Amino acid sequence: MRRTRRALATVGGLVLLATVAAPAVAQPSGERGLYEAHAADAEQRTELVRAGVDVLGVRDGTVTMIATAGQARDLRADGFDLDRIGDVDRMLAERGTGTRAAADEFPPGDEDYHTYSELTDELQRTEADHGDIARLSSVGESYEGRSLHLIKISDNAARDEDEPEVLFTCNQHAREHLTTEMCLRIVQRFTDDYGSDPTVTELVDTREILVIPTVNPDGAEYDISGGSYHGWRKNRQGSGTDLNRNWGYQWGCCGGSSGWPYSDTYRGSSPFSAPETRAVADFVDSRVVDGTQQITAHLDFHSYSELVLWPYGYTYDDTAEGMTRAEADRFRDVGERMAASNGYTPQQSSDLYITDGSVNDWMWGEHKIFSFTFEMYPASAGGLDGFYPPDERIGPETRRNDEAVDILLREAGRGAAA
Ligand code: BZS
Ligand code: CA
Ligand code: CA
Ligand code: CA
Ligand code: ZN
Repeated sequence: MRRTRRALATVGGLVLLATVAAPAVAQPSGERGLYEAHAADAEQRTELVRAGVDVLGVRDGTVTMIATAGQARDLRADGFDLDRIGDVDRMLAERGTGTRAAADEFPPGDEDYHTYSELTDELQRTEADHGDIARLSSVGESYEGRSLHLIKISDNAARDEDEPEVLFTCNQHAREHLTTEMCLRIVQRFTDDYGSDPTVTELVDTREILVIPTVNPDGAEYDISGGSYHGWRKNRQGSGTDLNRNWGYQWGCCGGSSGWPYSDTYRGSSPFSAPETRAVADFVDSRVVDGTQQITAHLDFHSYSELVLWPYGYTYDDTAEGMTRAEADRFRDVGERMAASNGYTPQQSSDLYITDGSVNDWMWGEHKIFSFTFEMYPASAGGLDGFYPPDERIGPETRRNDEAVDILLREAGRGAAA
């Protein structure tokens, strides 16, 4: 307990300094170090998160994180054994050219990843080629005015039929580019393989598949701007809001997010203060038809660590208000089955560390939508590299989730209650 209070007090002190000294979007300290620490249980990891560091990945009790020199000093004073394994900005610079080779493109060698404009083209082409089963629209606009694309895939896509609706969302976090490719994989598979693959055909005929391939296009574009990666997580509103701390269920309740605008887990000024979360939430709210939420299941893709996660994140307890034992058991059962298919590790999300304002807590707490997060490839990495697998990994690592996606789509037909 003592350690937690002290870490929080330190973050409080930094707020003041940063507000005075830092330019609008810069990190508060120029020096960002990559560190590893041993934090065997979720309580210890929650302590790290509360100190304001940016947790990149967790594997077998080893946490990889970005911390400022001050945060590292304080954590060491609090008894954490931190290993400094690199300089963040130098490691990122090594991945790029430093100059912009082509405007609006991924760094050399990674061009198979889709930029926002390539993604837009691909979705438009999908609709043009498969008009009967694919409809492209938008749930709104990002802070910088990019369309938040929504593509619906179903037989008779133009009609709102009485079929379970299943939502897939990707790229809430800017640097998690592999997830955008995951959503595109879902779009391409359920359109290209319709009529030839019996599973695909059956699911498209009996479900309404809704895909939002990038919830954070501004952040993703910023992350690849200037010819090298930036390790950027948040949206681009002010100094950035962590979209996965901005959802309006138990927002900011439990020390699972930061009130400090420069933190990488800044929760925003109020629930849904980010236009991106507001737009997706408004869309989900709009799917309540005659008092019944049409969306029965949701899957949000992140990277990295190879995990299958389910709510709640705001509490360590398995059951809580709005989560009965039977419901928690169903999350575990389906989570474990999906994990068996892709080789990820299944757990309640607070087993990783406490978060508040995450999308899963809102989807379930507010709408009883059966909502999961996948943390994609790799299982572990030496830090930021984990966000930037070479584009050769896109095919294998997105196909790897085909079966898990099918499991969730089938589950969606069983209704919200276990
Ligand atoms: C990430 C990790 C992710 C997060 C873990 C998490 C997912 C927590 C879902 C709660 C719910 O950034 O990919 O910290 O947002
Ligand atoms: Ca490309
Ligand atoms: Ca249909
Ligand atoms: Ca419908
Ligand atoms: Zn993420």
